Amino acid sequence: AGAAEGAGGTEDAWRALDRARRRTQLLTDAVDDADLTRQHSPLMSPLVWDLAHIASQEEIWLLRGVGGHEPLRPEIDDLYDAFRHPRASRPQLPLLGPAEARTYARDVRGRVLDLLDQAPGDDPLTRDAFAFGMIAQHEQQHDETMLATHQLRAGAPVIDAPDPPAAVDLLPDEVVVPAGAFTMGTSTHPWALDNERPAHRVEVAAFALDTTPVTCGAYLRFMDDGGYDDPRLWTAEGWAHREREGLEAPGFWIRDGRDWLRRRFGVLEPVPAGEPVVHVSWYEADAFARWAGRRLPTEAEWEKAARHDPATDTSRTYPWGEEEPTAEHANLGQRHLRPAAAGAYPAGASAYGARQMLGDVWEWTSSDFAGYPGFAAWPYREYSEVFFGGDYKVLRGGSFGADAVACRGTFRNWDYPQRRQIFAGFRTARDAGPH
Ligand code: AVJ
Ligand code: FE
Repeated sequence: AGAAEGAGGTEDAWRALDRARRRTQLLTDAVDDADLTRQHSPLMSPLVWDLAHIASQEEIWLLRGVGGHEPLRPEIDDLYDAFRHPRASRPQLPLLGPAEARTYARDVRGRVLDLLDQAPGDDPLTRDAFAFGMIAQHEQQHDETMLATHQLRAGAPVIDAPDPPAAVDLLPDEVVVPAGAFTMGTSTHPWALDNERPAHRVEVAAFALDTTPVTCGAYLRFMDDGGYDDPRLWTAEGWAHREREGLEAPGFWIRDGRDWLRRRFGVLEPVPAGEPVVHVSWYEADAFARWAGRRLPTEAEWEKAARHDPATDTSRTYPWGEEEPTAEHANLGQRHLRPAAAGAYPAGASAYGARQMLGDVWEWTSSDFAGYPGFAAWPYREYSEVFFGGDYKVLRGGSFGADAVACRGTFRNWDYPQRRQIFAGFRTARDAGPH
């Protein structure tokens, strides 16, 4: 490979694609063929659909789009178009079987690596570099979705990982962010997706934010205090949802006499009081915040607390600065199969002292998913734009199941407010008044 090195260049693309594929293999080789083709929940695709969809998108955007190749298997395009077939209906499609899907994915990847290799040495790949980064991020996002499918499957554990580091420090409950403008979004990150662009100044009033995500212990106090029984704590829509679904605890929690257990990738264990709560909907996060006399942070507040450096009035790529995430900074990349205790990762603190802004759990914000001023859909409307309009809430930060390639201070995720199979928790905020 002779093409440009450095951020977003050929070398980065090769590494990111390789890491994504090893993870895809781990997630799809961990189960047998029957398990791969089964639908574990109507909320999710069979794992074998994700596998071939990953390859299909890679063929469309890299082989056809960048390389100008003829379609390898034009007849399967429709099967793996996420907009054509909702998740619940995918098992009924004439999908590629496990062996065929693996062969197709391997074939596409081989040709993609040839394409990367042929990039001329003096071409920094600027026009096409984004497409390689986008595809690596796409595969990792589906890997996180497949990890959520693993969490939903019944039966004995098939994946395992060591526990994350313990919390080491006693921290103040909240950090205070003084009033002032900061730069939100990015116009320069080579692999930033359309919805993260462009960089723009946003005025933010003074606020205080929880130093860490809300823990299971704090959430248990909300439950014990009747949080699930008091409609005044919920929005009308949230209360209707909680009644319809009979919600009384986070997803995967199981009552055990007076205590609670949780099921995590096939293991039943006591709920860990010091760990960020995960598998809660936006409605539950919003009700908890109201119970605590607080509110969810806006997306702009979240990003300012995570990225803004008041000493230089610049916005960092990561909470700690520009250094690529390592195991010292954040719980990312499925290195662990659970969030780390609240207060872990001192090296990952933001300029304002907030901890675990990246990794551990996705964090619900109060904001609806919308385009920034100057938004331009790229490279296709279906990536982000069709989701604007108020049906989706923004999540920030990335979970233990998100890879670093699809996680940075500007990265935006979104989902319906009732969703809880994703690895989502939250932290709370309050107005702090002028300083
Ligand atoms: C950004 C996680 C909401 O999974 O629907 C995957 C990412 N886009 N394939 C999703 C995505 C196209 C997307 N989320
Ligand atoms: Fe996709």
